Amino acid sequence: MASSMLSSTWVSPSPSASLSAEESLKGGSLKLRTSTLSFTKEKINPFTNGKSCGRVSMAVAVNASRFEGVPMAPPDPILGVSEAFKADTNGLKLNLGVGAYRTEELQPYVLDVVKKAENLMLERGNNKEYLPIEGLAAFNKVTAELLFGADNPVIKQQRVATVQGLSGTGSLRLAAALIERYFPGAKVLISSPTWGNHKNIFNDARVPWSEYRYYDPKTVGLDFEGMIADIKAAPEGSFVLLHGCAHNPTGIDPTPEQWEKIADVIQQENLIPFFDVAYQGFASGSLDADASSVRLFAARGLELVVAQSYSKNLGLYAERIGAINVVSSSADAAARVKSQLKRLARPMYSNPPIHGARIVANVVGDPALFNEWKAEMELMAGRIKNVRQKLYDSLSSKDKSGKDWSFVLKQIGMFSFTGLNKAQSENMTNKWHVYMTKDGRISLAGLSLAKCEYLADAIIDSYHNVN
Ligand code: PLA
Repeated sequence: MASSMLSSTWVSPSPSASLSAEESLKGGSLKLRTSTLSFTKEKINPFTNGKSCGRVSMAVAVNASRFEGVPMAPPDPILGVSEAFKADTNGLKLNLGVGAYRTEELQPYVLDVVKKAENLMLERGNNKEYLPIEGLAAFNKVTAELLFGADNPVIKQQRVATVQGLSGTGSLRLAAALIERYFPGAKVLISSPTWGNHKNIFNDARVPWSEYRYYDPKTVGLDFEGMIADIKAAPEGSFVLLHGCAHNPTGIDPTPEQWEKIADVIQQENLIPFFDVAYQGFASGSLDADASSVRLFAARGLELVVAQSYSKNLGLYAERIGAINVVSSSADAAARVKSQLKRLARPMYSNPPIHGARIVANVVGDPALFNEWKAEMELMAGRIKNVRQKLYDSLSSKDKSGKDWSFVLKQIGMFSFTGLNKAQSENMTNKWHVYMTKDGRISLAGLSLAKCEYLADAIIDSYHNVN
């Protein structure tokens, strides 16, 4: 915090002090010369914490920052949990906040295929020149193929505009900027609930959004009727944000039949599907099966937008690698869309980072490494399924109240949406040192078999003993 000493020859300015006041920053302190300032005794003075003091004869220490009007932001509801976890010194602590995969020993995991790809990159002596604005060509090619399938007509007909993005978040943000610029006033429909950052992304991009019903707390399942009714009621030309698989935070996905009906409504109502695919491979363990929702929409000839992330499925969290894909009805439209995505990216971050793009291009582009990745993916997804089962078993055997915990098994992906409310979630953290988001979501990717019983005790206590 910058502070300033105002000596007898200096007075503090009133808010009406003109910006031409001579100001000098000396040794970290801000000084303002009296002669150029209009000084009003009654006015609140921002440089003296509201205390107007007239011509001062004594040195007064005050805060003097140009950023006085910048309020403290609250911690991020998800990433802030990791910060709180780090500060806790209790040995029992457990971080089930952020969706980051851990080993059974609760250690971060770098995939073997990633290490192999990185070794290849070192051997080749790849340089660090700037990438083009749209990213690494080899990455853009394989990422679209991984999503749609290499033989998909949308790829063959060059109807996909793919631009490498700053992982899922940056790709969503780029798409939001495209919507803001070329679909002014168009609304994005998001599920209730959804990943918290979706709202931030559209707010900051100045894209209006509203929610469609998704989660039904009574059934701890999908409110399919409500979802369809809300999508139907959306203004024509709205975008409908859908989680491609492993819905975050609920872990509840539509069935294949329900996806067909969702596509029917979107098609009938002239809406634009916008997929967020952050967990391809993590729902079922299969990359192809987890892309089936997106492929179903593409097969209907619909135009659509798809954001991809390699944070979770390749464990490349900090490499910030992902992509935005816009499927248009013609190659010509796709080329124009791509040119505008580049135009939007250039002043935002100029061009994307190369390291993660090369890893993905090497892994997905090499049949041997690709197969190894699929095997590792199955291992990761399998470990999460095992802890899911063990957590359910522990809850069921320990809780004598007769409560049905089977929803834990029905949910898929990295998370379990426990149904714990804010106070109960806070009890999990304050009493049990289990760090989780306040919406009741726990990341099973951060849980070990060894910790399932402890977690079950914490959940049962919070559920039954806290309102
Ligand atoms: N979309 C969804 C649905 C997500 O859950 C996440 C990440 C992203 C996009 C973006 O991730 P990326 O930018 O790293 O590619 N959600 C995490 C992390 C795993 C986070 O909040 O940033 C989560 O814990 O919900």
